[in-house]
Amino acid sequence: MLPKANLERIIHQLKEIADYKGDWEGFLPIAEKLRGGIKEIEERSSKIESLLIVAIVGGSGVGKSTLINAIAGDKIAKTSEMRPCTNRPIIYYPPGWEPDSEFKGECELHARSALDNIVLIDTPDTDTVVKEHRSFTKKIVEKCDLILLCGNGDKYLEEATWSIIREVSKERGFVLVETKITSQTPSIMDDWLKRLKSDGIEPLTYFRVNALRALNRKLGIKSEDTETDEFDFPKLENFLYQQLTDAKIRQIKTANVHGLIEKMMERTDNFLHETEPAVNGMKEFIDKKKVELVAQYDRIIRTEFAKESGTFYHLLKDEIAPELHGIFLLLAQIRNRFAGILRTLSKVVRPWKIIKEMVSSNQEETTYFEKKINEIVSGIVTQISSKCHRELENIQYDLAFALDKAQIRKDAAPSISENFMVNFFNSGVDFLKEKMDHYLVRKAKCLSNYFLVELFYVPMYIVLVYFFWRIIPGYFLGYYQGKDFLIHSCVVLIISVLVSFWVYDKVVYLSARNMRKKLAKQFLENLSDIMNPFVEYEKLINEVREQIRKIKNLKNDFESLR
Ligand SMILES: Nc1nc2c(ncn2[C@@H]2O[C@H](COP(=O)(O)OP(=O)(O)OP(=O)(O)O)[C@@H](O)[C@H]2O)c(=O)[nH]1
Ligand SMILES: [Mg+2]
Repeated sequence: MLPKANLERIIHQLKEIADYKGDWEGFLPIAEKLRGGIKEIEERSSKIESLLIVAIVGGSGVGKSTLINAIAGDKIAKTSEMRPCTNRPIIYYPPGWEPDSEFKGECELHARSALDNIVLIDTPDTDTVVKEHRSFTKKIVEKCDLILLCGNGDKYLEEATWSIIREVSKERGFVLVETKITSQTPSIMDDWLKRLKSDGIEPLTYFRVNALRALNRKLGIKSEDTETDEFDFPKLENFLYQQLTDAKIRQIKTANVHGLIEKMMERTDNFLHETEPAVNGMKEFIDKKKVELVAQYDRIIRTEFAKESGTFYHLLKDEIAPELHGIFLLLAQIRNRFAGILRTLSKVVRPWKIIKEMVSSNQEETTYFEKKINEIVSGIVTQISSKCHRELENIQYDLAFALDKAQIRKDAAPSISENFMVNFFNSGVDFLKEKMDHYLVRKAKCLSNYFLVELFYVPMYIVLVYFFWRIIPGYFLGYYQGKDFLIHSCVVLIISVLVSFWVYDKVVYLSARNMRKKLAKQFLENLSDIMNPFVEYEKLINEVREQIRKIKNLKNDFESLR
């Protein structure tokens, strides 16, 4: 049995599952049923300590009213040979118990002090054509905790009764009462038990009784019946009056609550059985298509990146320039100025360039860096989307089927080809921007490192050392180097600096090339996420899988806590 705290935990988990209002269309009616079930669980849990409500249920004429009369020792319910007889529930209850307002309006009430722990209800039949009788009985069956199911050789397997009790098979206690027993009556009990068992009902106990004889005995009525044996009737009375102790009642009610939870979980389980393979299949399909889609575009991406080899060099150079020191900084600045002058000159020679630039700068404030990224990505996007357009349409068709099978709302995910280009472009730009920014800063920091630059200054230092080594001793010894020596030394110094700068520049160039290749590789590796046309579908699947996870967790918890 679940202790109270665990039961509360299970109810909390159930509520979370039942609160689902997402796009898993097929689950919504189940969630609604769960909400109804939770309400009932809470209601029943709050009444664990109150009286046990026992309903006497069975087909017309099996002797239900005779049985309640026999137990009460009074004719509180009308009995007759005419079928059907009882037309509304008759409630036999201990004084002090307050019947629900529903009971008050629709039922006949008899307060007797003979009962202590239980409320006994005689119900109308379940199997005549009078619809009202059936619905009265259904209502009582919904309310009660224990069912005294009555039957005899003439009537015990009828579908009319069965269809009512099958609904509550897990969440009510059952006691079988075989009625109208005489010494000649062959027992139906074995067959009855077998039948109940096949429907998942394990009765608490069973009795074979002759209630009419018991009633006649209690009322002192002499009948024509020569036999007096009431069979198990005294045992049945003992069960109702003695064995249904407070603890036993609590046990029956708790078992009912468990049964209710079990039934709710069975319902969700069946639904999972139906839909989970479809949800998983959809996920596998999307994963497979993602891989297939990106497998063919390796060449396009490498070419688009290769086209921009100069761009990466430029960007890296611009990033490094302000970080440099000494003569390299001066040279880099001169080169920048020179490039600036060249650009201005080219605009003067070709004035339409100025207009074009003005137009484009009016349209959008983009840096050179952003402009280049946009160019690379848009080149890739246009080529790839023109190639995969048809394939996306076919995939869309398959996905519509998959949604249907998984019972997910069809219009929950948009068309995969609709915003494909825009999404692809945006995520491509975001990816490249972030990566490039990161690489540029890192490479620039590394290449402008003080000691590395100093290393490139070594030839210049050698020339300088040689220069002073020749000049200084001469100065002290009284011989001076000629003008030629000074000129040659300066020329060699300038050449050594220029060559060092050129070599350094080559290193920068190679680093930029390396960076470009790395970026192209990473772009390719992440292409399935960047160009992912299934984002919305993946969100949907995750949402559904989260719900499946909650349901499975609950099942495991419930099983482990019991
Ligand atoms: N011989 C005999 N007759 C019985 C016994 N129990 C009930 N009867 C008779 O069977 C008939 C039907 O009994 P009821 O108690 O009215 O049956 P019921 O199940 O309440 O029928 P509905 O109210 O129509 O659902 C009556 O005439 C009873 O006298 C019994 O143990 N032995
Ligand atoms: Mg009756």
